[in-house]
Amino acid sequence: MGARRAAAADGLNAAETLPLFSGDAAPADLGPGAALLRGFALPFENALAAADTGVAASAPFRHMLTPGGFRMSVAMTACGDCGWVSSESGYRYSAVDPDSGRPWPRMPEAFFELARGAAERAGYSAFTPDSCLINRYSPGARLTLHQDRDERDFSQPIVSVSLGVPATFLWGGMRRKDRPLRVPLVHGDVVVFGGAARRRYHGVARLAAAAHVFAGVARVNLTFRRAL
Ligand code: MD3
Ligand code: FE
Repeated sequence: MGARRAAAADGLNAAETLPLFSGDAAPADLGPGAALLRGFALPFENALAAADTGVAASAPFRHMLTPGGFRMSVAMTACGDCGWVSSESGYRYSAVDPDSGRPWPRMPEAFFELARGAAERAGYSAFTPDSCLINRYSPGARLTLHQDRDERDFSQPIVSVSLGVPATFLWGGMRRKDRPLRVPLVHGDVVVFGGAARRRYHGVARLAAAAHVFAGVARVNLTFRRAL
């Protein structure tokens, strides 16, 4: 931690001082309702890699369009009973993959167990996600500040799993203009967002060029939700 503090004093940003091991990372305080479980997904990584490949084989990653007509830099797919879809006609959860006309792949058992276990650890005892969105960030991809408010029941948390290349999570406030905290997330980190954290603005800074054995040059993020 000494190196981190010295680097901060030198004015370097957090991404340049990422620790080698996630357990060594700064103990970010995300405030009420959010729990950061460093490395919680590591015991699942082989199962996650296989499940990820399986989902992407039936529902390939794609760059969706925003209602404004912009192509998203993050590539997305989903599994479970529904997936989040966006096009020039708007965004919503859909039981059908618009690219194939078929239902989304079912949620792999390892995904479900990981999400349920993480929610439990954070104090949510009966989390039953019906959707897992999978976001893939290539170098240069980012997600601008937004709120997640397309889900029906805001008492259910969202569980986020970071895999592959490290990224800087932007943790904002209740208003878009609130200056976000920058939180480094590395392979295996899991964050549970519920309660007061559920409606906060958040995003992901532009991904730096880097490589990781898990996913090559990409970052993959799984978010588990109760959408319907
Ligand atoms: C806080 N994904 O898919 S995960 C998203 O890393 C999304 O791909 C980011 O934001 C990613 O909508 C961030 C962390 C996250 C996810 C959902 C949240 C944080 C959240 C919902 C409410 C509050
Ligand atoms: Fe989000």
